Amino acid sequence: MTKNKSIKRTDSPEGREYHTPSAGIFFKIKNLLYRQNSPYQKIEVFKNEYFGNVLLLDGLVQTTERDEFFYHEMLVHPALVAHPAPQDLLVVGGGDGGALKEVLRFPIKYVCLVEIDPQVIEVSKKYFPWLLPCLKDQRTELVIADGRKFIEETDKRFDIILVDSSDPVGPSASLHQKRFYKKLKNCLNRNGIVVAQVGSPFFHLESIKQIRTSLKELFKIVSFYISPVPTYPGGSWCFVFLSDGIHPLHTRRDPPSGLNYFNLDIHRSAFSLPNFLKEKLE
Ligand code: AG3
Repeated sequence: MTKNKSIKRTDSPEGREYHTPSAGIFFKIKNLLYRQNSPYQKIEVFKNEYFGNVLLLDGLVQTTERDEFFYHEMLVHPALVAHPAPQDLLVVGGGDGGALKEVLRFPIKYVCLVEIDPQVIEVSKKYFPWLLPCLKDQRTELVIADGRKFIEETDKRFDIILVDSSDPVGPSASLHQKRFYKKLKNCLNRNGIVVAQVGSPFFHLESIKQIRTSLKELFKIVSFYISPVPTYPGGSWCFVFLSDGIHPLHTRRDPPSGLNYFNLDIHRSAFSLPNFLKEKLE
């Protein structure tokens, strides 16, 4: 995915993220819990009256306690209900652990979380209560590494790979390129699935279109789907489901109980795209 000029990195002194130079989202900061530059990025966590703890990386909202379930359930569960027998999983990025938490709801054998920035892990352990128990789970392995390097060097193979990157600026840039997806494909078992977040269908449509062209050259099945995410730009987010053998709409099991957003009706409808996306992506 190429650099999207509409994304402006900010210091977010008042908990603001600009989606274009003239519009965005703001949060009143009840208390600032953490603000530091790691070697990779600026990390901020603050408490907001409505959304609870909010995590920003380089001024971009990553997750909030109140609405994290939309994004994390929709990143994880579509692949898990479509795969015939998911055992070994990889999560690239996502040091806040929201995706990991969803993966661990399934009786899988092993999940590897590869996060580049150990400070994101440390901060999230403190301010996002789900992370610590997930890291203690016997099935979890945490690897602090650059996701791109990790997949180039690992000889592990996975049934499902979930790419929980940030926007295509900063440390996540390399996770939005064709080269990266090609390497990911080499790390898949037979019937493997990759799911990645690809941005806002409203603000990042051009880059979604570009990555689609590359992905079509790599995978037989390239299916985009969308979900609301209240605190992300545009309020709606786009994901891509990639596989050579597994069709996303052929589901094999019910999702785990206790989810807040995802169910099999949502699964089916998420792959129905609005006209402005359909025209560009089909
Ligand atoms: N990863 C995707 C965040 C994208 C949000 N972009 C933005 N606010 N401009 C989220 C990581 C959470 N596990």
